[in-house]
Amino acid sequence: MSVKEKKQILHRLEQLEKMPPLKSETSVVAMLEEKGISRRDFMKWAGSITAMLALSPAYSPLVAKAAELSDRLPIIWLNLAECTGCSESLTRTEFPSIDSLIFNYISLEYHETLMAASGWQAELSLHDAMKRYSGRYILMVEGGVPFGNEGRFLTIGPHAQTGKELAQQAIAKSAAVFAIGTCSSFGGVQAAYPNPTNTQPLSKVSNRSIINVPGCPPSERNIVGTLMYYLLFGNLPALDLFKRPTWAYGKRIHDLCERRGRFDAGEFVESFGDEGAKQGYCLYKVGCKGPYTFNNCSVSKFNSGVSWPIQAGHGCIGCSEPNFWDTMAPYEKPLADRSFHSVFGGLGADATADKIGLGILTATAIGIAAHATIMKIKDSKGE
Ligand code: FSX
Ligand code: SF4
Ligand code: F3S
Repeated sequence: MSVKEKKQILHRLEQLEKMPPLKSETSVVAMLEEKGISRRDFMKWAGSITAMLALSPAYSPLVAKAAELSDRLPIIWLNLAECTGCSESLTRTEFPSIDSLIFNYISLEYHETLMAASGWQAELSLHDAMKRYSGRYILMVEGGVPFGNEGRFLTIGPHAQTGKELAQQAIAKSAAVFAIGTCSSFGGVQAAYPNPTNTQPLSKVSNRSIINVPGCPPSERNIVGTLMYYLLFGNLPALDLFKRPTWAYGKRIHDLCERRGRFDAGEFVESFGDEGAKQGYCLYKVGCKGPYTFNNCSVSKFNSGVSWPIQAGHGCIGCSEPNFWDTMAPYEKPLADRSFHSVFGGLGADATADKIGLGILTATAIGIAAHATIMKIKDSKGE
């Protein structure tokens, strides 16, 4: 690690340490031990987050320290137009991972669907938290922002504030803003054609820099990793064209896929449930959009690292790309059979994906041809 970087982190951790803990009852290590997770496992976790953030292994103890100080920064989480899948991804695991447990440990000052309060009480606690921690809290927003009908397609709380107003107020007083999930990052399902509520991404409500953590839903790793990066550095990570952290969204699903060897060998599932599906062949011909999708799902996985879509036997549907509901459908058919205009022109995957996508298609054509040849040879042998 560079001397400058190390200095920056040490200074940041010092600053955090000076802040009063918002949850004074317990330390992160004690909390994890209570759940049967040893300090050794915690250090291993810190090592894996360090690697995931593409930092040198020497950062690992600093990542652990940042996690220990994660109760110094209050978090406000807003639920706008969405399905709550992002919160579910983070919290609804049968055997909570350290990621989910760290999320329990941080000071979540407001989260509509997780908190016990409702109605007036909930509304009051949101405004209290925004006032008390003004300029200091991290704002995480799940869901798109309906702009239609002056924002009234989404009103929240007894004063029926629109989601748009709430988001604007909460962003104005925050220290950092993360758009969690594809709805918040890009509009998501409610913004799909014909977008009757005129739902927009969170970035459309303010000029502030927003980090997008897309995925429908994103993995708990990508949510917690983004938070850890901010704790560690106090600023934004390197972002791609769509404001996604490159440590998580810098590579295509196709490049990290465990079935990639099958693709290269021209071994494709022809229909769900066939012999190829049983053998774990590539899902391209049944619609996998991994070649056009930037995400790290095969590494981060879901449900405490249990599985991810392609491991479970379905192709990627491109859920971390802008407008994927419109540009990637139909999900169980390859895009190659259609004209490519949905991906060209910036509507879908970014320009890099377009170019690589073309190369890939050629490779696929070769792959399919190779497969067909093999099948022919087999046929002629009477197998
Ligand atoms: Fe749902 Fe979050 Fe999709 Fe959206 O996810 S999983 S519709 S990204 O806002 O809850
Ligand atoms: Fe994996 Fe899909 Fe690429 Fe096949 S097309 S290798 S299943 S990402
Ligand atoms: Fe989404 Fe594709 Fe990952 S559908 S969850 S980006 S494998």
